[in-house]
Formats: sequence, structure tokens, C-alpha cells
Amino acid sequence: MAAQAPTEALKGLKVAEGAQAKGAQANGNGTQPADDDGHGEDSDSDADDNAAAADGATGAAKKKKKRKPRKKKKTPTAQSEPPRVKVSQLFPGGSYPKGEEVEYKDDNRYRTTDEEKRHLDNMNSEFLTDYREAAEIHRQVRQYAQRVIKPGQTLTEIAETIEDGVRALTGHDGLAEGDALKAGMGFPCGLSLNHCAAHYTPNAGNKMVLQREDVMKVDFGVHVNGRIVDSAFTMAFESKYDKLLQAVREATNAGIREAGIDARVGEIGGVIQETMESFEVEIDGETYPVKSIRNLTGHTILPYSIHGTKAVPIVKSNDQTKMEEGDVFAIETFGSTGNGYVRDDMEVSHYAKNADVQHVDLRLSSAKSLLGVINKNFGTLPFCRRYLDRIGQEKYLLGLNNLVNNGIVEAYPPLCDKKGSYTAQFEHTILIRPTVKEIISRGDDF
Ligand SMILES: [Co+2]
Repeated sequence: MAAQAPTEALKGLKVAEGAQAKGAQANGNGTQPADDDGHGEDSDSDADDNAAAADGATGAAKKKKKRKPRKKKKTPTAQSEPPRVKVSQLFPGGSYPKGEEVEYKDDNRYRTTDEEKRHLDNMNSEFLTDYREAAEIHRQVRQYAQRVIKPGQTLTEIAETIEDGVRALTGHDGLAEGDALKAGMGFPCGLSLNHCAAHYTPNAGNKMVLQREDVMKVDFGVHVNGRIVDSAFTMAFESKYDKLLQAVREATNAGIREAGIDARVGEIGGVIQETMESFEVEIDGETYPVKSIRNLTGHTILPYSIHGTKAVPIVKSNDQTKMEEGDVFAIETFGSTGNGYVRDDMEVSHYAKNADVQHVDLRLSSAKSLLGVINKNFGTLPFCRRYLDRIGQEKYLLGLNNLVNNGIVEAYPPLCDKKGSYTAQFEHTILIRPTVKEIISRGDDF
């Protein structure tokens, strides 16, 4: 999910010289729940056994014949298509693959082998296991999505392809109260087209169809026990967009490369911008410079909270904030053929409860009851309207808007550059571990 630079900070932002883009603002992504904890194997042969017992009168011989061998359901060793096998079954004992581990440089080089740092690292084993599980789910679902998403599909179908996969692989369908808080969607699946950069996902009844000429940002989160992996990519079906995608992929990788303990976020923004803006692209006979979208940023991630307190600008800035041991960062960059600046546009779908709200006395009963539903099912995880629909909520818009107006829930509207422009995004989550930097969501695809 994209974080937005606050308007205040932007006023002081000198694009050429760099500026003070502090505090990222989170944008919503939602969560989806799944079903049981997934440890119970169903013994599907029980029913057959009972049936066989019932017609015992027909003789033991026949009964023997009828009885199917009691086979223990085999634990799947490979993922299905569409992905429905829990990754906890594919990697028994929590042996999930690591992300890409990168050693620290210069003054921090000692950390990789330092006894104390290694000890600190070992104390985080549960955190790492949860993060690696969430990342593996992200990779498996997104790589499936990359194979099957085609022009002609509706955005609703595409979102459900991804969300159903994520929920199945976590083993939590999120339908029972509280289940989505155990594991599932870390935020709603964003499917933002063309000049829209972020935070678009269909609401109920949306009939939009993906076109061959579209450039689609696919941005979704997976969480396990509140450990959110935030990773995004861009899909296009025409080669004229290749270079735009390349610019943004390289800019994101430059940001990841510069990240580390003691790295200053403003300088990282400068490197990202330099990489991004070294590209120009030709689309339909017109040449455009690729611009970093200056009011979008990367961000820290906290448990159950997609936008932490630190921002990573994607243009040069004087922000001296340092990355520190233990931080989790979403490094995301956005390139545009337009103004390099986004505004709120179109219908809101993404929401999240504010982490720091004090008690407000709500007068509207529908708002009060909806807040109860949000607390139990999403907590502070971003959600979208479709996620309320699927858990049976109806006619909730008045209550939802009331929660937004009372500052309890934050609305994250779609963020769009100027009409006719094209935007692209790539994003990874990285862990600033005591010993190494781990690009947890890295895959063969990006
Ligand atoms: Co993000």
C-alpha cells in the first residue's frame, strides 16, 4: 500500500533540491479472513465406513469388498492451481524459504558475524517464521495471478483470484468473527489502472473490464499474526510500456539497495529519483520523461498497522530520519508519464481504523455497530467495502461515513495522476534484521 506524503510537508518540498517530506500517511488495504486453523484433516472415509456398516445384513464378504481402504489423506506436497493448499502444509515445521539476505556495508559489516547480533536475531524466530510464511503466500499467489490474469477479465474477478488464493493459503477464510485477524489479507488487493497509481479496488457491482492497453498496479498485503508483507507489481500487455515498468523496477531495487541500518531516508529518496528519472519512454509516438510521484512514499510497517511512523520519499529530500535495527520497511516507488503528483479521485473503497483514536461517543447506532464489526474482524488492518459485504454487512455506508467523519476510520481514496498519463509501481517489504537486511518478499519474478 502506498503512503502519501502529508500536504503540509509537500509545501516545503523543493523538488529540485529535495525537501522535508516527513511522516507517511498510510493508505488502506484490507483484510480477508479464512476458515479454520487448518490443522484438522477431515477423514473423508468415515462416511463410507458408516454406510458399509449399515448394510451389514448383506454379509461380511460383500461388506469387505465395499469397504474402501482407509487411506489417510495425503498431505499435498505441491501447490494446486488455483492455489488452495495451505503453505503450512507445504513447509512443515515452519521451514519457509528465506527472503533475499544482504549483508550490511561499511561500519555495519561486523553485524553478520557478531555474537550479540546473532543472538538478537535468534530471539526473533517467531517473527521471522510469520514473516516468511506471509511472504511465501504472497509469492505463490502473485505468480499464479501473473499467469492467469488476462485482458477481458473484470477487476472483480481479478481481485477475487488474488484474495481467494491468499485466504486459502493462510488457512483462514476470515468468515468467522475474528478469523481475519489471525491471518489473511494484510490490506485489500489494489488494482489501479493507468493514471491511477494506488488504492483502487472494485466495490460491489463494479463492471470494469481489464483492457489490453491498460497498465495495472497490483498491490496486495498478506499477514500472519499481524506481520504484514506489502508488495506490489505492475502488469501490462503491450510492449510499449516495458520501459516504464523497467524504470520503476530499477528505482525500487535502487531504494532496496540503499536501505540499511543508519541509512537516511532523504538520501535514499534521492537515489530512487535519480534512477527513475534517468529513463524516458516513448508511448504511441510521444516521448515522456519518467517522473517519481513526489507525494507518494514508502513506509515502515508495524504489527497490524500498514503505515508506521517513518516514510521513505521517492524524491530527494532533507529528511534525516535513519533506518534502524528492527525496522520493517515497505520500499515502493511510483513512476509516471504525467505530473508526478497524485490527487484523490474516484469512489473510495479502502478504509482502516485509526490506531490512535480516543473513545468517541457515537450517536448513530449503525456507526456504533459497524465499529464493533470492524474491531472484531479487522482491527487496524485496512479493509474494503467488499470485505464488509462478504461477512454479511448490508447498508453500512451511512455508518461507515459517520465513522470517517468522526475520525475513527480513515478513508483512503484512489490516488491518480492526470488523465491520459500512465503510472507504474513496484514494491517489496524488507526486514532490517540485527545481522542482515532481508528482502522478505523477493521472488524470481521481481
Ligand atoms: Co506499501
